Amino acid sequence: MIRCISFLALIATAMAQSFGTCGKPTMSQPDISFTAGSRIVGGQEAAEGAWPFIVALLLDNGEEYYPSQFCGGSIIRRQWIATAGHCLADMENDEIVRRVRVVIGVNNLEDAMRNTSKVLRVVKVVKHPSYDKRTTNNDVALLKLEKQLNFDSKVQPICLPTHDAHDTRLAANVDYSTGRKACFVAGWGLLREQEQLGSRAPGTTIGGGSNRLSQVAVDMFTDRECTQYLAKVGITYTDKMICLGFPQGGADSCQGDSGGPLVCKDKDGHWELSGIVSYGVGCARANLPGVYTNVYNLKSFIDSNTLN
Ligand code: 4AZ
Repeated sequence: MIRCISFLALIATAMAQSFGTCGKPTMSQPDISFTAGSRIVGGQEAAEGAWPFIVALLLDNGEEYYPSQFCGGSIIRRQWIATAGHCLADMENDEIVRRVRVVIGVNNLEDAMRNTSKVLRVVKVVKHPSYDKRTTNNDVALLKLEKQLNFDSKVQPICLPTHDAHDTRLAANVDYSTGRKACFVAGWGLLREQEQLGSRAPGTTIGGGSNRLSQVAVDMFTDRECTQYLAKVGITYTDKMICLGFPQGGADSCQGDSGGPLVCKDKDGHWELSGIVSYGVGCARANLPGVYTNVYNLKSFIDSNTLN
């Protein structure tokens, strides 16, 4: 009897850690029917609690200076954040541990300055061994937090993808006019390509573009379309990338959104981390989709370094 109960407890724990508890915001969700506006680029401000898995990466600039937001990231496990490799490429791991802070559970970055329990330190950095700065291939890195997170309505993990990004059979949001899968990206980055990172109200603006979290819907292009669009600007598209946007432009991630989540919803109602904001030529230009790290094709790197 006792053995049976402990076996059931074990199964329950395993289930809670794998499925059902990731990618299901309880407060609010991004809504595909509601996207025109002016944030991220072409999007709108996110509802409170709609992105419980997003984090902001801040750089501690010393006591006299405000910290600055330089990238985003995603909670993938209780103690692990996934971000873009290029966000951390120019810093040694010991500098990252000393200076990078991870903000959890807020839409407005100013709330984190008032509540230090939302700001965590990093204890370990895992950079992808094959990240290529020149081509931006394998653009992923992992940050281990100082402590395990307590999940609540504003702090939740995102699911890692269970199938290829281009598989639309399980996708909830397929754009009826194009047949493309519609996904969402969010961040505190620039609201327009012409803006400069941290240029507004120097010393008081934490976010590069905005202190408030923005989101926008973008469509996923086929590998063939991505290869063609990006070849025209001299970019080599690989199987470690996916690309999203619209042929006419107008909606995109931008500088400062890097490292943050690109999420797609499945028919069973959970959101998956299909991509990580990686790079682009400008932001929201026509015929120039944003490039995202292909999380599904880097899942073995992520799993082998965070499941322990
Ligand atoms: C950047 O500089 C950047 N349009 C990130 C994403 C995109 C463009 C630039 C995608 O970090």
